[in-house]
Parts: sequence; structure tokens; C-alpha cells
Amino acid sequence: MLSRIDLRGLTPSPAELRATLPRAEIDVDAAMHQVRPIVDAVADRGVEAVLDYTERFDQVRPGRVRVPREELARALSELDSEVRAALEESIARARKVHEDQRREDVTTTVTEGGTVTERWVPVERVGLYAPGGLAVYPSSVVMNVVPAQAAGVGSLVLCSPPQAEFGGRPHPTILAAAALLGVDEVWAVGGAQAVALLAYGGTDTDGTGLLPVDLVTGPGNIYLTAAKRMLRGLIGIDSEAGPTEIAILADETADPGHVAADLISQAEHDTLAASVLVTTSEALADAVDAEVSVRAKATKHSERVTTALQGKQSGTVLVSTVEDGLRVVDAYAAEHLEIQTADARAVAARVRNAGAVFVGPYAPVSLGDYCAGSNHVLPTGGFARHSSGLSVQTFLRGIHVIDYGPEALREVADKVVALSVAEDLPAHGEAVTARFGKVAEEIQ
Ligand code: HSO
Ligand code: ZN
Repeated sequence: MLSRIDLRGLTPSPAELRATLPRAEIDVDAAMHQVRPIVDAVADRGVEAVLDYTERFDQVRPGRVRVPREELARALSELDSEVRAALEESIARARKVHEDQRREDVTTTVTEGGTVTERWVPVERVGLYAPGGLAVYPSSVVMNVVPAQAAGVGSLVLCSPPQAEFGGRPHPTILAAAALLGVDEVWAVGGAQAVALLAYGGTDTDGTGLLPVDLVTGPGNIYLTAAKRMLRGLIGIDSEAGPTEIAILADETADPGHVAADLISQAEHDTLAASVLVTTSEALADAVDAEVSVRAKATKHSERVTTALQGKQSGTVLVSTVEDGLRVVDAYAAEHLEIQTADARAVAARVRNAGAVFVGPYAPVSLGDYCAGSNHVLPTGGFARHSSGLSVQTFLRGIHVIDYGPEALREVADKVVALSVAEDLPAHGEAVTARFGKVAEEIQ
């Protein structure tokens, strides 16, 4: 079922590897053309335009866009107790990890009387997005909200598409997750219109206002991504998240049943999801193929999974050594990378490019999707070469605070002047020398 690329005996460069490895082509720029009128309409006509697009794309026109608070509480009280316990566990573990990753302010004494402090300040107001569509992701509500709260963001609004079968509200498990997390501002809006509403703000049909946000985070479809790319600047955005990807670097010690199950687990998200096996063992590749064929037929979303596994974005790559395999997975820069080799910890420590790394036979990606404590909003499409997944850091800005006294300034004055002259910006130097007379008097 998985196509095969044989790189054994070859040593392609990272650029050649990138051109060879299977990957979906997602044309966000093309989607921007389709999204432009939506963004403009929401900028112009606010919630009225949102409702028009909601009717068109979600086949429902809710009476109001903001979800009343009582409905959040009701969704929580009606939530299945097992799902509630699982969400609580997921939240507790994510909080534990993300709260530990908060940053301390760091003050450096550069010279006597001269310090620079990096002060970490949370973003003021954040819009979080939880997708609807093929699947409903209360877990993504957790993964967005927890780091934002751990960072100390004061004002959070959650958007998720309205569902016709739930009277134009987001799915009840999304509402329940919001309630569990203590988020009380939820708006039933999806796709590009959600990003536009968050960026420009708006007024609901009953006069309730939505204040514009400073930052929008969270995964969604290509139209949501296109709107984020378009509005970047007016708002901050997190790393773009396209269809999900799993890469597994495995040798002959890996269990083919586990490898197959993990490849299928992420193929379940989307027909464009990517499942890539990189292995030193042809015998393992054959065994995984056999396992995948059996399991893909038996799984609930068999058709979607099969399409994803047969797509050009998925496949098996044969390599000569684990060393070569590391070069391949680094070039690929997967959203999720599992290491299923002998001494997996040592191999994992050498990975440079991945959204998240899962070490050894008992850390499947689906553990990270729900309950590891790690975040599951991760860079796809090779963005892991330059970007990180959601974390506390996403919601903080580091502000440098410069605090120099007269002697500390005078000590370096001639250097500032020299650089200002070199850049033909003498007024920069004059801003320092203008203080000298006074400084000299003060010091005496
Ligand atoms: N694997 C997805 C996250 C997810 N899985 C949500 C299940 N629910 C992207 O990291
Ligand atoms: Zn998943």
C-alpha cells in the first residue's frame, strides 16, 4: 500500500532529499485568492457577513454568534463522565508540562550600572481556534488554551465552527472542554471568517461585542491558514499547520504491528495526511506493509486512511544506516517523528528537525495527541526546520529593558559615536554626547 523509495547506497544532499521525499503540495497562496473576499466582507460588514458565510459553508445560520455562558455549563454537565475524566487528565498533564516551561526574566549586568533585562510579558488578548469538519477536536481546545493560560494571557476567546445538528453551536464536547478550562468567551464561527472576525472584532446580533485580538493560534483547514497568512501583521499568528504528518525512523528491532498502527493513526485525520516510514530494514518494511493492509481495511475510517496511505505524500524510504535515516528525517522535518530503533533515546537526541519527537516503542503519536502533557499543535509541511509548535513561548513577548546610569553610558559613548559615524547617522552619536557635559558634572 505504501509506495517505496530506495535510497540505500546513496547520499543525497538535504535539498535533494527534500525534492525526493513524499510530501503533499498545499497551495495556501492559491487559497488566499478565495479567502480575500471573505476577509474584506467581514472587515466591512462584521457579524452580518460572518453569518452569510456561515450559512454558505456550515449550512446553518445561528441567531447569534457568541455562545451563551449557560450553554457552556450545560454542555459540561451533559458530558459523558469517562470523556470528562479523560479531558481532565489531559488538561492536568498539559498544565504540568506547560507551567514548568514558563520563562524567568533574566537580568544581565553588562557593566557596572548598566543592565539589560529580558522581561517576558504575555500577549494581551488571544483568539484560539478549534476546528470542526471531519473530526471534532476538544483536545485541540486543551492544547491551545493551556499554554495561553500558563503564559498568563488575560483575555481568551475561542472560535469553533457551528454545527447544523447542534443548532448552530460548536460541537458540545468543544463547549464542555472550554467550560472545563475556564474559558467563557466562545464564538460559533469557523474558517476564514473566524480569523477575520478575531482580527477586526465585531458586534453580535444582540449587541454583544467581540474585541479584536492580538494573536490567533490553532490549526484549521487551508482557508483558515490562508486567512491567517493574509491578516498576519494586523494580528500575530502561530506556525501554519497543514494536514498532519507522522514519520517513523525504525530499524529491525521495531514491532511492525506498532509501526503500522501508528502510521494509520495519523492517516485517520485527513486524506492528505502523510505517513512516512524511514527504515534500515527491508524485512521490517515488508512486514509493516502486510500489517498496514490488514489494519487499514479493518479500521473505522478505512477509506480515508487508505487514500492517505496511498497518496503521494505517504511512503516508505529505505536507507542503509540509522545515520542516513537521521539525515532523511531531518530533511523531511516531520510534524511528528517517532524513533523506533535500538537505543532510541540516543538516536532521538540527534534529531535536529521535527515538530515533536516520540522516543521508543511506548510513545506513540496518539499519546502526544491527547495525554502526554506535550502540545499537539505542531508545524507541518517542513516548517519544523524553522518553527516550533505551540508552547508557553507562543503567548509571550520578550521585552528588553535597558537600564544604564551616567557612568555606564559614558564608558561606551565613544563606541556609539564611532558606529553612528560609520553608518552616517551622526545624530545618533549626538544623542549620547549631548549628555556628556551634564554627566560629567553629575559625576564630579
Ligand atoms: N495529530 C493531530 C492532533 C490530534 N489528534 C487531535 C487527535 N486529535 C495533529 O497533531
Ligand atoms: Zn492525531
